[in-house]
Amino acid sequence: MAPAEAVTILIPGRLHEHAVARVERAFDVIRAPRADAALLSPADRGRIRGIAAMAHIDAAFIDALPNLEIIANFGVGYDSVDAAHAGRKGVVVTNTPDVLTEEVADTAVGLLINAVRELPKAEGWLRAGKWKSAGPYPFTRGTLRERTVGIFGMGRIGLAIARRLEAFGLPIAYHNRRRVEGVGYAYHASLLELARNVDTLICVAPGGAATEKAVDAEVLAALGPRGVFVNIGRGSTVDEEALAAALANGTILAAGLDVFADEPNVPEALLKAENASLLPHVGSASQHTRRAMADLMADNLESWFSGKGALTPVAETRHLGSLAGGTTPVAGAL
Ligand code: 8YV
Repeated sequence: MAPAEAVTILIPGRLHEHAVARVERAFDVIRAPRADAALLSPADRGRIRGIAAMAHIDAAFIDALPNLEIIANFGVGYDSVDAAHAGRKGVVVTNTPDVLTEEVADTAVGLLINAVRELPKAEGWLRAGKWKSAGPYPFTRGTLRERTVGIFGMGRIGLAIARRLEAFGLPIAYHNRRRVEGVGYAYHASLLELARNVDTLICVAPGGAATEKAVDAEVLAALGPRGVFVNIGRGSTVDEEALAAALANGTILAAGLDVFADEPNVPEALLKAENASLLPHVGSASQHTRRAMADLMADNLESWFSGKGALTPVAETRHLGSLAGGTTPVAGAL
């Protein structure tokens, strides 16, 4: 795109360096440590027409920018942005779907296998010299064999995980805000009902008020003592205290967690849980996929300011105009 010097984009906080380079190439850029109106002069607040961010953007900040047209979010999950408020104010919000689907699904399957087969612990055993000194790593209590998998959030990523696990020979069921058209897996109308019918629960649900602590003590108990819980969506979806208790007292067998409620702060009780496999939110974090996300974020801004509409607007702001041909996400799923 030809440089549109007149358009000013705000980048609050840290952002992928390729995304920054692309945005700087096409627009005037203002950087700020975070999305806080007090950090911007009145003149700058008036100039800003777009935001490129992986930061918390609340209603007050949107209201403080009178000429804001678009918030391009780095990530498929956009619970950090008040998209409903943006939609009401005529500000389009975009995210980065599709380009990270397969990567995140790969990570989810890896995390599940780590949780049941204890592969990180087995590697630790080898590296610590215990294979030589103490013998083979103990047989794992967990296995993928004879499991039934429930997926909470049957969107693009949920479907990609389901397809992989189907190939592993595992039956799949799901819960989603609504039954998903064209998906043949068994549907359960509530998360609790899903948990009662499976022993392996994979959470791919978005964050936000609707899913806050949805995976609670009752859901975990319903999975039973063979239960395995994997979270690749958002930490806010889980009652972490209840999860740590369920892991400690054998209510469930194991967990695999890539996301936490207050990142990068992981609760001490989860750090201590020997039967939890923990990752530092790396679901999409390959160089390949993060670059694709950066490109899609920049493409959204360029498309919008060329008058062609947003490429991947989120549901709450789709009425503000998008390019024909954009994918239609499943409500309530990533
Ligand atoms: C990113 C994610 O790590 O896309 C998402 O929703 O959680 C991840 O892919 C995150 O958005 C940026 O840090």
